[in-house]
Amino acid sequence: MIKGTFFCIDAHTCGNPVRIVTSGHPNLRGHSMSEKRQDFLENHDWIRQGLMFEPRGHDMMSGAFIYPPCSEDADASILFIETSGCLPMCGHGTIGTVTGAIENGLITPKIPGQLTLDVPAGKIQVEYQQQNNKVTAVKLYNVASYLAHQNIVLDIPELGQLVVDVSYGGNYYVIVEPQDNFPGIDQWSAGDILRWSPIVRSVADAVLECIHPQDPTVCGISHVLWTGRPQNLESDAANAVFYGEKAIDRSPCGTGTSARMAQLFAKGLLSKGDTFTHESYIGSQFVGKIEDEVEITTPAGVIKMIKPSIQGWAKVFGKNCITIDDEDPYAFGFTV
Ligand code: PYC
Repeated sequence: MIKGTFFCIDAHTCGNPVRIVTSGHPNLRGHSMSEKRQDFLENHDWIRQGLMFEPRGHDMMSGAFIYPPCSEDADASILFIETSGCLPMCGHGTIGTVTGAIENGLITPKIPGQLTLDVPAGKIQVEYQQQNNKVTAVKLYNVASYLAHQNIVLDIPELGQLVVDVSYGGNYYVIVEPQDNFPGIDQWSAGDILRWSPIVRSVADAVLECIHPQDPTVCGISHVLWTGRPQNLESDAANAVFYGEKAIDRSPCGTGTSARMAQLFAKGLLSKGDTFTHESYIGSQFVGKIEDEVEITTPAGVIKMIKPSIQGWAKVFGKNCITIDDEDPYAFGFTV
């Protein structure tokens, strides 16, 4: 029996896929996108599994559902779906979703060229540029980002010790810079990154508490951001961001770039107003900027955060209609 039919717009943001689902949305319980994300994960996760995993998707697949706004001043809401689950925030996903949505009339902005969006991690603002009905650039003003842990020594079986930081940019990232047991991404193969990342993530997650001070459902380390020498002279830094079980982000990763800027800001290596051109594993670039500094008061004290922005581009390349039929043995995907 057909369990669901989903019309989709397929796009990529700087190389990483974004599947914008335009029909078949489940009705989600909750008032905020954070509550709706929990409801989706508890009651509708088969849709994500069917649309993201092989044979309809692949290891890097990610996508989004656009929902009506949850708050009065927003234009729309986004629920992110990925092979790894439903991320609280996804930068490349936002850039791709805004591009596909504006080009296809799926969102009507209150102010042309600007959007306010509710996402599970909070509220974000977007500015986009258009030429001949194509969106040419998207700048997103991300959620407040901060360095959560610094100079943590992890014992990684067979690899040895790694000194890492953990930073939040909409998701929590372990950040690994070149050191004795890691020569930099330019010296490692994709196979090395895929081999060591899940181990580093689980060791870090077991010893470090990462719970967002304003929303405890945003918790746990989901990504590993490895750094190294960029390929392009005009890039300030390069990364290989690992997510899910086997994915290296093909885009420079919006939440990862926000987390990296928060880390560099906390260490005095970036200041308010600075820009930061971040390069992905395939050489594509986002331009980040530290727009502002903010302080959040929590029961444990005051946390200094940054308000980062990320600018990038996306291209729409296809439309399709995907069915999930529960008589198909691979209706809900598989991993190898
Ligand atoms: O751009 O934030 C991002 C992202 C998260 C996972 C893959 N891309």
